[in-house]
Amino acid sequence: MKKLALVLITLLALTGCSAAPANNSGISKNEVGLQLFMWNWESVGKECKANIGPAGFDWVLVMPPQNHIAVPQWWSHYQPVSYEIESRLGTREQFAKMVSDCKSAGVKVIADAVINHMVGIRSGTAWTGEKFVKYSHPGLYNTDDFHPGRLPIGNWSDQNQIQNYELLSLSDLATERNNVRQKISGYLNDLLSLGVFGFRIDAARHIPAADLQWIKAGLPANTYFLQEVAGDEHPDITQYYATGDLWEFDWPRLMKKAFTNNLGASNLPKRIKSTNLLDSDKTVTMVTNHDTERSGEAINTSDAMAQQLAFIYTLASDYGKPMMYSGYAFDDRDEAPALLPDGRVADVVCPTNSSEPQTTYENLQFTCQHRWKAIKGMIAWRDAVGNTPITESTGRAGLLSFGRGDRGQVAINGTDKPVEMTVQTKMPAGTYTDAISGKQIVVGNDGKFTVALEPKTAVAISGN
Ligand code: LAG
Ligand code: CA
Repeated sequence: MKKLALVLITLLALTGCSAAPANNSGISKNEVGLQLFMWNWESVGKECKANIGPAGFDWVLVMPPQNHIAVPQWWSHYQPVSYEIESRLGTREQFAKMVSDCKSAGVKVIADAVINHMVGIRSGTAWTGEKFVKYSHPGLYNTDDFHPGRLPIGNWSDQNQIQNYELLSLSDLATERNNVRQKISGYLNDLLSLGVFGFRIDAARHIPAADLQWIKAGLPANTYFLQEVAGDEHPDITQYYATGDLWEFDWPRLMKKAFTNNLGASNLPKRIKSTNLLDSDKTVTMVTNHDTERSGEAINTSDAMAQQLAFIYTLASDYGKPMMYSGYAFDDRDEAPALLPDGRVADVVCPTNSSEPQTTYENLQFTCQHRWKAIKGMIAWRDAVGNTPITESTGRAGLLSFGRGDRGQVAINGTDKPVEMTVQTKMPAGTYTDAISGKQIVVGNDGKFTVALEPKTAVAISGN
């Protein structure tokens, strides 16, 4: 708290005004993020300028940028061989250019930092061509830098195993050792020198919170950490508040229940209330990430209309800091998108009609959800309602409506049938424009409007 107050005071002094935008050490609730899964650096940079910045996104989460094992699967990037910023997603120069292109479009870059482990295979070849052996990375780490047990995590309620044993047989770094901490801080500082805003800390729950504090202490004070701590009980997740924000993994599950169950939408506010969620100010909400869309815990693009409703709800909610997701369709959970003959990840090609969800996507086709006009509209809507809390939630049989005081109102048809909804708002009478479709909505003197909604669609209006 004290630290936060200090940061705020410094900010106020620096900016000389109270409407401080995102403070330097974090992201605010009005900022919207986007995970770009398996996008190469050149494609990210171009998209930042062409669509991501103009749509109002504030930050993007990109793939791990370091040298990695040379295998075709997407998850090769989660097995670092060295901290050279060189991968099949692009070179160091391309990475730096992407960061500056995004910045010039008003978009901050968060890099995925894989720092809990190195490789999970005995030996092999790195992307850069060098040979490697597990537990030995000359000039970087030797055997002593890894936890000695070398056993896979077997008991998922034993904190010692979770943090000191091997996740998926990946060589587990002894993050309590000075050499390891310094090498990690060195790598992160290198990425900061290229202009990144902060890091997603991969497998954060497998790194003791104290070690992350030490690593963070080796970085500029305003560096942002978004920590991946899946699972509820071990370790105590709130230990990680000290180093940054966390994802709320119950959120994708709540979204899936609400929007893929024909009548589930109306119960969503009740379910949210009865779920023990993390502190709203420390939390990033997501409809899915690359893991949950594969595990079945989240809605994926096999039901793109449902996924769109979940994006709309997540942007409309006053809980958390929303992160959208943009990946590719897949039949096989391991398969990477198109690779060039030399192994590099090919440039992203979005669907021809990328402004709407599609009923079907071809295998390995990039889905480009961030271009959906509903998401763009809802980012603007979120800005318009500001911090006004949710009020007046009502729902019946798969329909849901809620307001943000007198600032805005959302109505969602979560069912498979068209419906006509009459919605009570707290908004002044007048004609409003639906942020999603652009159609006109008239609020009467009684504060009500009536709207015809196709299956799995929504409307959202806000005051000016
Ligand atoms: C994460 N967060 O904590 C990533 O979000 C998640 O995608 C990573 O797993 C995981 N932690 C480790 O960084 C991914 C794939 C795994 C893959 C792993 C390492 O989901 O499937 O494991 O990256 O590349 C693969 C094989 C395993 C094997 C392991 C080691 O699937 O069977 O044990 O490699 O060779
Ligand atoms: Ca560990």
